[in-house]
Amino acid sequence: QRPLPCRTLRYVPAELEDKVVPDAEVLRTLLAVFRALFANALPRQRDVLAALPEPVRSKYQDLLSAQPRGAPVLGFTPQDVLYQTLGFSVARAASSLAAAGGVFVAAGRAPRGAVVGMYPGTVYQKYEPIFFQSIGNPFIFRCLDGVLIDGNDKGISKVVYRSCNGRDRLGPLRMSDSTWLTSEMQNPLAVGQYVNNCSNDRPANVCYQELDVPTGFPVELKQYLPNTTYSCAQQGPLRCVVLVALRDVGQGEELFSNYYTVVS
Ligand SMILES: *[C@@H]1O[C@H](CO)[C@@H](O)[C@H](O)[C@H]1NC(C)=O
Ligand SMILES: CC(=O)N[C@H]1CO[C@H](CO)[C@@H](O)[C@@H]1O
Repeated sequence: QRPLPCRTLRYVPAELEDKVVPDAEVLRTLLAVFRALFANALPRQRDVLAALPEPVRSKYQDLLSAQPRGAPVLGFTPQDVLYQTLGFSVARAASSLAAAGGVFVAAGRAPRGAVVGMYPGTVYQKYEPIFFQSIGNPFIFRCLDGVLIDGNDKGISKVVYRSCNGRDRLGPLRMSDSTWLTSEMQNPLAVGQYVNNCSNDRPANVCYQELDVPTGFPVELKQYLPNTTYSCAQQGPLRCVVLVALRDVGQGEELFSNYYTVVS
């Protein structure tokens, strides 16, 4: 009998996953960043605007009409928007550690407790089939309750994410972001899967925190959530994993988390 190919899963032991900042604060940060991204892209979001209920729409329309006439579209890069909103931006860059590179504070300073990244990917319940997507895939994160997030931007994982993302579209409204699979990322935080593990001389400066996105999350901002559920029947809140700074991280510093792997 041939042995089954083995797979590795990333995880963080429960005692290391104590929340550094309360969920409400993480959510506030995400909402602030997503609102700013949406406002910055308003001229391109007319179809989305048109699909919103009147009170929400007019709030954004006021924003649009407050623009000086004929002014060029806001059009900052998503990274600029992140910097303007939180005072820092993050980006992938070459790392001395891993061929895949790492994630750095690209500008500004991320204070302790800041949300510095999100772990993107397809969300699988414990009992859902992930076998083929998981072979030789180092980007699967296992949450404390066994939910898995596949953050691989290549191969079958990418195809699965794209198809779930397309499935959940409601007219112009997208329920999740798939641009983290491309070089034109809309949500600059969705780089959590590329953060390297810490070591003795490079202690962890960020940690993982799980967050269930409440069902009342503004529909126009879901297009920035870098997670989609594998099952279309999935009810209840969407699981996200965010990375939070354990201390101040200055410009040019690489982010290091602390995770373990288990072979299953
Ligand atoms: C990550 O780093 C920690 C601390 O150095 C170590 O215990 C752990 O095994 C590392 N994880 C992986 C997947 O190498
Ligand atoms: C909270 C939230 O936005 N959840 C969405 C996550 O993605 C799934 C599948 O794409 C949607 O069904 C949820 O509404």
